[in-house]
Amino acid sequence: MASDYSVDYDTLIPNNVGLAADTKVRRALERWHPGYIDWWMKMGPAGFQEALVYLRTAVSVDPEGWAKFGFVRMPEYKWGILLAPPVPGRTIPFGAHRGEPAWQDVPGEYRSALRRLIVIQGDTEPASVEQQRFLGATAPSLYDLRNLFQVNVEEGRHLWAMVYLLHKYFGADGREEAEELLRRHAGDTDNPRLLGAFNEATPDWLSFFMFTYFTDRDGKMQLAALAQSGFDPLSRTCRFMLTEEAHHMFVGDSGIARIITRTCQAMREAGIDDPSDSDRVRRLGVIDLPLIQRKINLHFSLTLDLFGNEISTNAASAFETGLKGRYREDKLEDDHRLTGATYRVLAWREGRIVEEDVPALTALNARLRDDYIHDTEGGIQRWNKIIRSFGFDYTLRLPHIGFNRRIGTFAGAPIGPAGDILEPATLAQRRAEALPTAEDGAYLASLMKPVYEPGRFASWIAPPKTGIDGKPGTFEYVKIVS
Ligand code: BYC
Repeated sequence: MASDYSVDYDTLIPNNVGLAADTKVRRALERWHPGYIDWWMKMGPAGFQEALVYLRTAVSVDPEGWAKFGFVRMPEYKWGILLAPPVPGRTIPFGAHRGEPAWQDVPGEYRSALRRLIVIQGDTEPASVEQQRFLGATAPSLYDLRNLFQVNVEEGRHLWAMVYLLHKYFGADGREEAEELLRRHAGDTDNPRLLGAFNEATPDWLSFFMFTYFTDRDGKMQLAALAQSGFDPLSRTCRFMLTEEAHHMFVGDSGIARIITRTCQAMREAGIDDPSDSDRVRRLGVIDLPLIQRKINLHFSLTLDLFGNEISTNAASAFETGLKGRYREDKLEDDHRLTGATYRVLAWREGRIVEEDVPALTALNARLRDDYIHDTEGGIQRWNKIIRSFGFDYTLRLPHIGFNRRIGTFAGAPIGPAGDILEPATLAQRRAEALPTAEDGAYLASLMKPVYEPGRFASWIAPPKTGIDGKPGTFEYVKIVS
């Protein structure tokens, strides 16, 4: 292995894990590679496989200058296997093994639990590429098209990251799981992806920005928790993946901000004072704020389900055994074992929302979800600031955590977006008002017309403040080959 963990680009699979000398794993990955390319061609970005895209590629794991930019055809992207450098003398930071040297190999007794976590993580990465595969046809600009593809190729790389761990550490069953990751597909009725939100459609660009803001942020939280793992290769892999994840959330955050900016500008120009007058606003060819609120309600609630049950013995044992920590475990000041500790959770009991103190160990999913909610609020505040800066009286809000839930204590509970408990008669109506309607979908679809001219943007989105890699506004981020 290269002593400085620099990336070896001379092999079919760029890596900093010494694959050149690891014949068995290299061969296994080389056998998996054609299936991956086949999957990418069939399930990846439709219609743009020949386009030259201005992409960043990870070339090092050094936080300074880890990536380089250049024009690439996506199927030729260098999907590398990159682990953050090891921390010398790293010990297991939490759980029953706290203080013991971090594992460089899989502890036999935790093998199947660890494999399950890696498989679930791995399953989400290609799922998101599949969900987004038709969006190129309706991109609002070349800048946005390039960002979509950047997100896609990096999710592809994240799949490689998990597949490497499966091949390297889990033998024949790891190889079988790696095959399955290419066989399941988002939304496939016979063979769906493992987690709910990864089987939903991403039919338009507002959904894409919402997905990258809300659902990629679940990725950030889960990767941060796995980056604490006592299994050092998983920790190192996730640490490097987090470097890439920040851009994905930026795409969502800034994408929604640009939509809101454009809507507010158009309302001002047209002399509209009431943002809730959606009919008038839509006649301007922009996205009304109430529709943005309904999309927030949907994507936030779908993403909360990804944290699993609030009270979970799986989560407790993943922590106790040192496999999955808490968000920023290394910055927390407690015993890192949670002996006798409690955590306050909201629960649905006999028709009421109640607060309960439960053993902190079993409440780790709820805690990570609460950390996620806190992290999510920043964008909502930034978006509201834009609305206020145009002088409009309208506030976007996160819905109540009990609204529209399918997993956990609130699954199926008759709770409205403001946390109001609803009678059966009003529930359906309130849900219909608070979630995107078929009419909303049709309106969004009517707006989704491609804009491929350099420097131009669709009517419903403002240009970004700055270009990618310092490029000017008219830069041709994607050279489309027709
Ligand atoms: N849908 O004790 P429970 C990302 C299952 S996103 C379907 O409540 P646990 C990305 C669960 O599997 C981050 N099933 O939950 C974002 C279990 O089934 P089994 C992805 C669900 O195990 C954007 C049963 O219910 N990474 O990276 O504590 C673009 C009881 O489980 C769901 C991870 O999630 C659901 N929503 O926690 C690209 C990290 N929820 O095993 C990428 C790895 C639960 O009894 N995964 N179930 O048959 C985990 O840490 C945990 O598996 C979960 C669930 C947090 C997902």
